[in-house]
Amino acid sequence: MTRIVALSGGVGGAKLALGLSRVVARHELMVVANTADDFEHLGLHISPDLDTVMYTLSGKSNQEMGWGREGESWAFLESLEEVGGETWFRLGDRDLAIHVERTQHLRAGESLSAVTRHLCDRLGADIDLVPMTDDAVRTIVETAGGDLAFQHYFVRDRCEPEVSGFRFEGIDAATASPGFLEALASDDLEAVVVCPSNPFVSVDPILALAGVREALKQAAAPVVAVSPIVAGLALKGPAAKMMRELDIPATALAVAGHYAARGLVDGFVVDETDRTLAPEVEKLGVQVLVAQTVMESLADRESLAGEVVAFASQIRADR
Ligand code: FO1
Repeated sequence: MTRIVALSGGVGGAKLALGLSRVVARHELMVVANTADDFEHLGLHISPDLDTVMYTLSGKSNQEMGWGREGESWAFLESLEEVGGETWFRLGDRDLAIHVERTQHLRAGESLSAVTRHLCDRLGADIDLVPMTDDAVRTIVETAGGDLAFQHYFVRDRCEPEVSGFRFEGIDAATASPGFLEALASDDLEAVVVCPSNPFVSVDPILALAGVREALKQAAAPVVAVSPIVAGLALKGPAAKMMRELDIPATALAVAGHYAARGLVDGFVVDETDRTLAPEVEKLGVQVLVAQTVMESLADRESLAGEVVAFASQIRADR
């Protein structure tokens, strides 16, 4: 019985997902990860956000880098460099094994959902982690210099090109993965948590899938989003830079507006340093929780998760 559905991108989302996994029981949490960052590289299917959540929840993540595995070695990449291969996307030896295994299973006809379950089981990520879809959806970043595939923009070009928009190739033909829409429609659902992930390239692809917006609006449970912008800065990644380039103020208020304009959120969590924005967010018709959203320690992750769940239950009680 799923009580909480969390929508997540990579690093920030994985941190809150870990916190949530520690405040609710195993079978009560479903984490739905963005797969529009996925790509084919060196003949392998790479799913960065699924892997970041999976490594984080299995205690195997590289906390310094935010992506990849702890205790990583780089023999494969060094050898690839030696022979002049493509090394801009850094695949560590341990991480590489996961991409090889995933790709093998996909080529044998298994769905990404099934392979993700298999990998989580084997790695000890005790979590109901599902890709947003089993179909191919790919983020294209529109820039002054032309369109870029997401990982080319993000990793190869270090988020340097100025963005003018995004589109999600394949989104019209994609179906939400099994269980996702059913979980949103369940009477047992108590909260949908939009993790502090990039609204444009991590959360929007999930929201753009057929049926998801309608399911969120109809869900009995409140939708609560946590701001990925704190004091005008993104804690990780290019969200604030993207907002400036899109002529959107890089503030938690603008993120709230981004979700509220489409009637998608009932509650919004801002960091303590942004407490003065709370009245403005409330004017959007959204309830506000002020909390410490910067998650440095495990205790921070648990504490924010607990506060978010309590906030959702208070919104439910007020209805
Ligand atoms: N991010 C980087 O900034 N540089 C990399 O070389 C890199 C390699 C990489 C390999 C596997 C993987 O699962 C993720 C990886 N990431 C890397 C992160 C990835 O680009 C994510 O899409 C972003 O962190 C956005 O969520």
